[in-house]
Amino acid sequence: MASSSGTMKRSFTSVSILPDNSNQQDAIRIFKIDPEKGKMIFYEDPLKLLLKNSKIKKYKVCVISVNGSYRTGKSFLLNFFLHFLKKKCQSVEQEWMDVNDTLTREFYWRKSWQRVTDGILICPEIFLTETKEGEKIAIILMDTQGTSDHQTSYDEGTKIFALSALISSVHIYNIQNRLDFEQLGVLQLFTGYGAMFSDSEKKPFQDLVILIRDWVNHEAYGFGFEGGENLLISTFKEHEKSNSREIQKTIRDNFANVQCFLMPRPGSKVETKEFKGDFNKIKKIFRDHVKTFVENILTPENLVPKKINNKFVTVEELFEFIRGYWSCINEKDELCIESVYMTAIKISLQDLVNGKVEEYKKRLGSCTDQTQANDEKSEILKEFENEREMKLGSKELLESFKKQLAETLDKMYDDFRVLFNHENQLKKDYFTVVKECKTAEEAQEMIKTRLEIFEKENLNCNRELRDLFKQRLNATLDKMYDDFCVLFNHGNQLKDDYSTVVKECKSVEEAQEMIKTRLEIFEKENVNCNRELRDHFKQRLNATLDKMYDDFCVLFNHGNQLKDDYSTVVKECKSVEEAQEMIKTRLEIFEKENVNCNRELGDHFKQRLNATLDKKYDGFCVLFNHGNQLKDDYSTVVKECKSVEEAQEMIKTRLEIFEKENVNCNRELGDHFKQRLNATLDKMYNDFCVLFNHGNQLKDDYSTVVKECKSVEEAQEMIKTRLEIFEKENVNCNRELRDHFRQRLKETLDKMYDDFCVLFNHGNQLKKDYSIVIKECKTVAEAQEMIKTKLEIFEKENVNCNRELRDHFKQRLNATLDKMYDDFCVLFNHGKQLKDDYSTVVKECKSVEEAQEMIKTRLEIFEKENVHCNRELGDHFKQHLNATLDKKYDDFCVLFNHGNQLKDDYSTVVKECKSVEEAQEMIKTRLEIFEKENVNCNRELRDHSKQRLKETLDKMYDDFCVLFNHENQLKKDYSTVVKECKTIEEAQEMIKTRLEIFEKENVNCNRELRDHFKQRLNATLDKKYDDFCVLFNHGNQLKKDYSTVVKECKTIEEAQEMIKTRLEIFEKENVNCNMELRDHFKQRLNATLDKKYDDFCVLFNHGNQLKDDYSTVVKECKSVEEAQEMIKTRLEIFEKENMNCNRELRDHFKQRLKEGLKNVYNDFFILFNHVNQLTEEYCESIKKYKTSLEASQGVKEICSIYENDSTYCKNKFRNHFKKRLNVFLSDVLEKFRMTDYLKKQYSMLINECSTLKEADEKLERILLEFERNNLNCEDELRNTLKIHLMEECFKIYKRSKEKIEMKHVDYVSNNIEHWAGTSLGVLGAVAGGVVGGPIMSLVLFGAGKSVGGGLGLISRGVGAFAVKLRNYNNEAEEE
Ligand SMILES: Nc1nc2c(ncn2[C@@H]2O[C@H](COP(=O)(O)OP(=O)(O)OP(=O)(O)O)[C@@H](O)[C@H]2O)c(=O)[nH]1
Ligand SMILES: [Mg+2]
Repeated sequence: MASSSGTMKRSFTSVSILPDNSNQQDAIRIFKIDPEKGKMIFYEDPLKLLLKNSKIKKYKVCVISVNGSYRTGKSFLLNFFLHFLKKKCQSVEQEWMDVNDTLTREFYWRKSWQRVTDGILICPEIFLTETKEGEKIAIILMDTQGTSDHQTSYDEGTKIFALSALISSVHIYNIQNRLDFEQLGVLQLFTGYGAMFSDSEKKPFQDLVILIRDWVNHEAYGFGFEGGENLLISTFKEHEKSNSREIQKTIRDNFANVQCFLMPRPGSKVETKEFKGDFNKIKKIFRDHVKTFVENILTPENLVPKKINNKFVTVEELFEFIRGYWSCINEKDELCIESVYMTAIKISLQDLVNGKVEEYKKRLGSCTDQTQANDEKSEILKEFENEREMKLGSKELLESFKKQLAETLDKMYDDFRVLFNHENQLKKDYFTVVKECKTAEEAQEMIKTRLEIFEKENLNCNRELRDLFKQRLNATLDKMYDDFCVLFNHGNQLKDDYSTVVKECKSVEEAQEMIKTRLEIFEKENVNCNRELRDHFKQRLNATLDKMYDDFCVLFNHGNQLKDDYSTVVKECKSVEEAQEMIKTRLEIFEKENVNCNRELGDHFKQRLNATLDKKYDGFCVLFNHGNQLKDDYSTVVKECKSVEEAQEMIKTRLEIFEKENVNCNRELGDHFKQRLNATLDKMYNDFCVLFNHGNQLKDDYSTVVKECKSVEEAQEMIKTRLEIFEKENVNCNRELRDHFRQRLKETLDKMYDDFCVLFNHGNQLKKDYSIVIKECKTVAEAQEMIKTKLEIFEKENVNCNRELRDHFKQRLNATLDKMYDDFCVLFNHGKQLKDDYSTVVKECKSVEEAQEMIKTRLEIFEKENVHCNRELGDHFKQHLNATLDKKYDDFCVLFNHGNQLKDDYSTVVKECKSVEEAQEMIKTRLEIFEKENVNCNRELRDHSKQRLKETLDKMYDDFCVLFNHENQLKKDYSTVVKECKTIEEAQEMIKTRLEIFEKENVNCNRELRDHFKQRLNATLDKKYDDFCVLFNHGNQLKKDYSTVVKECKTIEEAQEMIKTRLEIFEKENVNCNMELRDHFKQRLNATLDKKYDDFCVLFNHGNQLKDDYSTVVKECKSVEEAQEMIKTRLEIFEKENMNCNRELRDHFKQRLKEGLKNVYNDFFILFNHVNQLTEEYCESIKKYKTSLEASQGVKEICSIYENDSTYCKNKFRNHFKKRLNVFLSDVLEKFRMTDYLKKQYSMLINECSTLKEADEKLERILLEFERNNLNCEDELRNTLKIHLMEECFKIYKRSKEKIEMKHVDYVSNNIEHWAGTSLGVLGAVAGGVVGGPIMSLVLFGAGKSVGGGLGLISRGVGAFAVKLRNYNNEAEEE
């Protein structure tokens, strides 16, 4: 085993079958011995769950087991291994043997003399680390049941040893103190047995570590492996002469590697029961050596992987082997070993098959056709048959594996075919579709789709093979995709290039030539691409370029045609915009008609066309603008011409200028424009002539019609009309010229219009002036004179205006003023008549609003009847009428309001009147005040109002009388009924009722007055109600107070006295309340308290009576429970009999009674228990009394104790219990005497016995007698007495025994000889049979018999000696 120093860098992890959150990681049992059948029980499920765990099952495994004698610290040691692994899982670097740690008990250990571990257990946590080769390895820890204890037979021990040695890769054989021949012999026996179940050709087991615990001889051999090794050598040497050689051979032959380790003692603290596993209580030397030991075994570099038949075993295979070993060992069936062997062969064969399948898979990856795949299959099968493993098993087994391989290969070949075909099909398919792809992404996507299809459709094929083909397919398609990308991009690039250069071609032939060049380049540069794909793309390119060439031809020709066309049509354009527009049109036509051509090319040619047409357009603009400028110039100067001839001359001059200045322009276009100018100027001249004549005619016409206009607007309008006629009739003339002549006409007409306005406005102003002054006229004559004055002013002030127009307007003014004068007369008279009428009707009005309303009506009549009169005049007269009526209305308001105020005032003061006479007097006073204070008002109106006031006050007075009387009556009534109220709410309610009656019966009275009286009534009743409340509550409070205090009264007189006190308090404290009411309530209080007092008397007396009664009866109780029960009964009686008394009082007295009874009970309890305790004490001490005399002395002592103790107890029950104690003790004493008697009886009987059996029978009889006599005796006492009796009898028995016993010594000795000889002989034979077969069995049987004979002799001697010794002892004891 390599050293552990400097290694330990590899990490550890763990896997468990327990849930993650489980703290309980106790070892799980996988085997247990069934003591009845002597077989091993296998707990298969948990082991399977653990070893078939997918996280570990494929890894190699190292199993460490500890085996050996029981109680030698095996489990204890294993927990150090576990501690190491757990710590390393946390961190590889950390020190795992830390003094502050505690040793856990996953492998349960404890200080005890009995066996602890039962069966075989493993840790449910499996640890993972890496070997030095970097391979994962699982570590399993295994604990075993100790051997050599009293419960475990040799057979069971060997089974446990064999199983653990077969399963483990490191087997620790744990022994204590020393390594001697005996222990090595046991190891040899166990090893031999275990090896029977291994079919290995070489060594059946792997590493053996003999671990010697508590090694003390360290001066000779030091601790650790080295000392162990030396000890091992010298031990074997020492026993050379004996059969040690045999032992050594067995061990060395069966274990691949044997080591020995000497371990020091852990220290005395560890060996105590108190030890809980604290590292710091373990001696350092022990800790250090455990550290060396554990690290040596668990260091990843040193880990020993489990091998069977020289082949590494995985975790899951280990499970199968364990099962195999178990069934073999259990059946002790060596044939079964075959099955373990078979398991190993099967595993090897399975590995071989798996290897071949893998190989075939690999080869299929490079197969290019089905035949090749088929050939490879045959080849593999042939190779398989030639393998070494194919010579190991039976023919059938080999055939079955061969079949399995053939089937798997066939399946794989089938899968190959499917995948191969599908691969080809998808390749072909991709090649077809990729040609049509428009982008590289599309082509890429198609690869993805095909791969997915391949995956999906071949789901049932072998996954790895499928992946291989998928990869192959992917590579092929990728290659195709690359070619596609190259061709696709080059094609696009050449297309772009052609589209650039073709634009510059000057002829269609040149464009054609360029296509040819590009196709040649494409062919040449992509010569390495897939030819078919290249041809496809070349064709595609050709087609694209041809299309571009066609477009070129179309656009080239159409452009030329449109250029020619424009030159023709531009001459006819009327404006530069039109010429411009024509360019636009042609460009649009070009655009539209060539819409199907290549857009870029189309744009290029369109631009070219645009440039050519723009050039032509510029020439047009120069000629066109000069022509226009000359036209404008003519139109300006012609306006100022004074005759038609002058206008004619000016045309000629302008044509000459045009000719001269544009001599450089395109001649055809120039001539065309000169002709156009001439025509335009001629047209302008004709217009001049027409406008000049029409203006003169319209001026004459206006001066005639303006006189008849009714407003300045109309005159203005006529100007507008004439201008419009001018405009309209000359619409065809040159616009500018026409505007000029129109302006000239407008100015002439405007002058005429101004005169019209002056006259017209002055007439209107005079009219307005007259309408103002006429309103102030006091007579109709005055109004007539004013008309004359206004006409004279008009004549004078407009002397400068057109005379004809002025006369016409004066006549019109005269007629208007006459009409206004007539209206004045009508309105003046009607106003006067309406004023008189109002004075009459206002007296009867009921409110100021009504009086006001009447004014409104009159004004409306005035308005309506004079609607035809001049509105302004009408308004003036209406206003005047309004002012007169308002004055009258004011007087009415003063009187009306004063009347109302006095009425309100009366209604206020009358409420406070104390009598009806006082109310009458107040009416008179108010009428006098009204007369006096309104002396200035219209008299007729005042008298009328006074009468109205009087009537109102009289009505109010009547209501007062009714309410006043009713109030008094209800007050009286309430005083009577309130006394009988039971609650304050009732008293309150009565107030409410009375108020409602008052309200209801006086519903017809003045509401305000009624509310007043109701309120007054309410206040009076409330006062009475308050008194009621005070008395009512005080009464209740005193009642309650009495209920509280009465409970504490000690006598009935005291309770009586308390009633008197409370009545006096009531009288004194409520002296201010209504006397009648107070007396009433006092009486009521008295009655209530008397009732309570009666209840008090009843309960008080009954309680006392029950207490006395209890004191009497309790003494006789047999138990505290009975006494307790009696309390309960009395309380129930008290409750039941006083059911009708006040509940609160009753509860109170019940509680008082309960306490009283409890006190009595406590007294009882103390003495009762004291007596009981003394009797118990006596019963206990009875055990030590030897004679009745002693027992009787005991009674006296107990009695005196009671006497002494109870002196301090001032209890009335003392004597009673003293008597009781006496009775009991006497009874016990009697029973003791009877027992004493029985003892003596036995003493006599035993003397007659000749055998021990007889002595037993006598004893039985005595005990029966005892039972019979104590039938009614209490159990405990009876048992005490019985034990006492038995002990005494036993002493007697012992004394008499020797005589009886000596007769049987011979008989017993003979029996031992026979029994021991046979048993040992059989035992020897069985052991011999197991280890060495029938001959060994016979030898051991003979040896057993002779040892048995020896034992028979020895036992005879020992028997006699034992009897002597016992007698000697008895004598010594008796002395
Ligand atoms: N003297 C001595 N006592 C030890 C040693 N190791 C452990 N012990 C003590 O021995 C007691 C028993 O230890 P276990 O581990 O339960 O012993 P075991 O061999 O598993 O016992 P079984 O399961 O009954 O076979 C423990 O309580 C420890 O206190 C040791 O090396 N020397
Ligand atoms: Mg144990």
